[in-house]
Formats: sequence, structure tokens, C-alpha cells
Amino acid sequence: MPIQLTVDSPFSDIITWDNARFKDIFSRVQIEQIKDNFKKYDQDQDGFLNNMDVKFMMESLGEPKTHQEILNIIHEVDMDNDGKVSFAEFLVMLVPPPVQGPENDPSLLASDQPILSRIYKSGLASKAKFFEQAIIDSRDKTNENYEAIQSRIREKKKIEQMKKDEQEKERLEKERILKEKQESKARLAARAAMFSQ
Ligand SMILES: [Ca+2]
Ligand SMILES: [Ca+2]
Repeated sequence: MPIQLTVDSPFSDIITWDNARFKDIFSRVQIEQIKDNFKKYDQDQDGFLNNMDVKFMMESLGEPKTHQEILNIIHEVDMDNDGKVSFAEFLVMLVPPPVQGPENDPSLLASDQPILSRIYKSGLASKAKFFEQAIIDSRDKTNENYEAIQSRIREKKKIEQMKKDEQEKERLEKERILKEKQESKARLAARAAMFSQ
């Protein structure tokens, strides 16, 4: 029998419910934080987030949305098509989107990403610390991407540093040659002065 996930489901149920998606993404502490958030936004306390609850949630996150946008947000995760966000669907909402390139191409945000990823990028990420932590903690594909990007950034920095070192070496060498020239000029001038006396 499939697990009916509610906001009061234990951690083990949540992990079992969708192993592929949640295994290693959220820690027990993060799940507790997510539950607290869900309960906070579930203003009528019926265990689901309806239009008004999602509206309240987006406003609380400093990302007010129009009625149509709210409907779109709900539609995107509403797996059972009941027009409300269950706790299970809320968790789906919170799964971090795949990490983009280091520069986070803004054109991708506008068109190619699903609406919730965009919300994730714009509002929820900055407000809910557990999102960021979820990305760092996860040891799944997302994290592999994250690691790959981090390693590319490190590599780039290393090359930049090597270039800088090279330029500094060249600069010092030029300085040394210039100084040598000036010194030999000074020596010649001193000798010339001696002879002219
Ligand atoms: Ca509700
Ligand atoms: Ca639903």
C-alpha cells in the first residue's frame, strides 16, 4: 500500500515515500523545518495549502503573486489534481532544481525552467536557509553538478593565479633589467666625469 504522506508523517515515511527524490536531499532536521514552515503557511490548519495559503506563503516570503500565478504554482506540483498542495507535494516543491552553470545564465531562468525553480531562485532560496543547506548536503546528482562546478571554479582561479604570478615575474624581471641599465649608465657617467677632470 502506498504511504499517504501528511505533515505529521515520520521522517522514515518521507524517505521511503520517494527514495529517489528525497534520499539524501533533506536531513531529519530539515524535514522538521519544512514541517514547521508548512504548518505556518497552512493558515486554516486543514493539512493542505490552498490558494489562500499559498498566497500567504508567497507574501510571507516577500514574493507576492497574482491569483493566476498562485494557480500556476499549485498546478505545477498538484500531482493528485485536487487543487491544493499536500505535504508530499510541498516537498516536491522544495527539491532543489539542478544547479546551473557558475554564471547562472539569467535567460534560462526566464523561459526554460519550471516556475517553481524560478521561485526557488528568486525568493524561497534567500528566505529559507534549508534550501541552500539541502543543495550542499545532497549527495545526489545535484551535488555532483555542484561539485563539478566548484571544481571548475577552483581550476579557473588556479589558472588566473598562475597568469598573475607569471605577469609579476615578468614585471620584476623588467624592473631588474631597467635598474641594471640605470646603474651601468651611472657608472659610465661617473667614469666619464673622472676622465674629464
Ligand atoms: Ca490549508
Ligand atoms: Ca494536491
